Amino acid sequence: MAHEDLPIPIFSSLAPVYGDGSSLEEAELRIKNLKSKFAELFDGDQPDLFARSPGRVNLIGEHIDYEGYSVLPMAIRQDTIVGIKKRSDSKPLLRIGNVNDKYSLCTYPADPNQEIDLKNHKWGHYFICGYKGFYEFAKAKGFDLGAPVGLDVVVDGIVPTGSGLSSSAAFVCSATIAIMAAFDAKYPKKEIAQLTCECERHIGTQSGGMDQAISIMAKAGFAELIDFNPIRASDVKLPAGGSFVIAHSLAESQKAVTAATNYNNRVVECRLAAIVLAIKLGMRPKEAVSNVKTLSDVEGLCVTFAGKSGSTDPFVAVKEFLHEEPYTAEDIEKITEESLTSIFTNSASSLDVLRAAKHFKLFQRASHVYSEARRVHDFRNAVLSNSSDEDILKRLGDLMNDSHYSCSVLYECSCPELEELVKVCRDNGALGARLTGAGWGGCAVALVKESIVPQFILNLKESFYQSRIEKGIINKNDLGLYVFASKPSNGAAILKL
Ligand code: NG1
Repeated sequence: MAHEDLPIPIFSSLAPVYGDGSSLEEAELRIKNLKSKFAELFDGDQPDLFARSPGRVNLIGEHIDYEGYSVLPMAIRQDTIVGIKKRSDSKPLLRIGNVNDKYSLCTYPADPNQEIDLKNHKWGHYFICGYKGFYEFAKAKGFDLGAPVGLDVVVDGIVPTGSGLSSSAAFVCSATIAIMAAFDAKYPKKEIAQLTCECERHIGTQSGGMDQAISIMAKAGFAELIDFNPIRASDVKLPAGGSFVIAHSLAESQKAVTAATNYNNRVVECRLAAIVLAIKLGMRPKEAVSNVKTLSDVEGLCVTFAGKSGSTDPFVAVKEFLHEEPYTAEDIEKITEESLTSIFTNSASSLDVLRAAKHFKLFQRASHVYSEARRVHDFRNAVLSNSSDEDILKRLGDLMNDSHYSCSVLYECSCPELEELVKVCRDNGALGARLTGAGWGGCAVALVKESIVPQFILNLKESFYQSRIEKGIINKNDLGLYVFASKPSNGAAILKL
């Protein structure tokens, strides 16, 4: 059976997930702490079960998952663990605690139809994403959950937040899986990957499915090429001799809070670019507005156009039909023959984008998406090629550098701290370095020859972090949390310990 058709594995010990070294010791300690926090918050009770789901680092393919294009991430060791217990009260509540006292207990009614208060962001909202999403999924499947029951939950997350390593997806996925396991609902991983992606949209970001897909479907030792519609994961064995180092820029990326000007803005710009391209390439405006959702929807038309000049590159159409000058709403409305607010009338978060936007950079966004989609395949093909490991690593590094340039200049999702960090990585011998995840802060990932990793990390500490330690931005003893080498790790699991 294909990997994605299997259910989430259930283990009765920690070793199959965490191995037998220091990671196992750390996991044992975390479970112990989680249990004692559970008892402290919930009258001495213990969780019925645990679910864990990892964060990820995206190696290449940034901001293209929501456009329907394949991406190439790997799961990291850092994960979120959720301990859960069903209750049987007359007035059921969802009580969500955290081992970290920074996150105070959140209490919600056990009502799957409740609205999430997006204007008042609370950490517990991510659990409610999973809760709402699971009830919607169960309803669609005809799975009878009976009357809502109370749930007591304690969360322990060690994926750094706001870092582009998808702490949010690790939380949403572990929460959803814990709830499903509490109700004994077993479904194939590919369905859970799709479900958890839809869950996370309840937080107000129009996310693609990359983070949830890799968190659910990852395998130790492999990066994965993730395809969408339908979701599929293909193993990618990275060449020997290279290592990925993840380094935090120390600028926090607050994706949910800045959605209207950053993340969702780009989703809206891509949709507008796709609609304009479709119309310029001969589709009737009405048809384009109702049928074209993403740039991958119009790729075929663009490629046909490019074919006239002997090319297969959709960028040929972008160059011909979109201009570099930013578009105003009026410029676009002349082409669509419909107001932008009416095009996005069913999406409150897109209307927020329209309210906040001064103009729309359609040329730049489409150029990034089509070129980044191609780089993902070039990366995969390089890995599969017969070249020497050394040549492959060099090619992968070049592709990562090109990806960063595109993210920074065309997609404008970098920030000064990330620019500095990426430069420091390259100056210290990285074969390639780029921002990873949504950007606007968070982490960079650098491909480094395995033999120089310890020295590389030392150099980064010296050239990037030392001045920040002196300014008191971070504590010297926490450096290991901000810069580390990472190996492709395991995906989600249920733990019945
Ligand atoms: P981060 O912010 O790194 O979790 C986000 C999206 C991804 C993808 C990347 C950009 C969520 C949960 N994740 O990742 O789907 O679009 O940005 O490539 O919103």
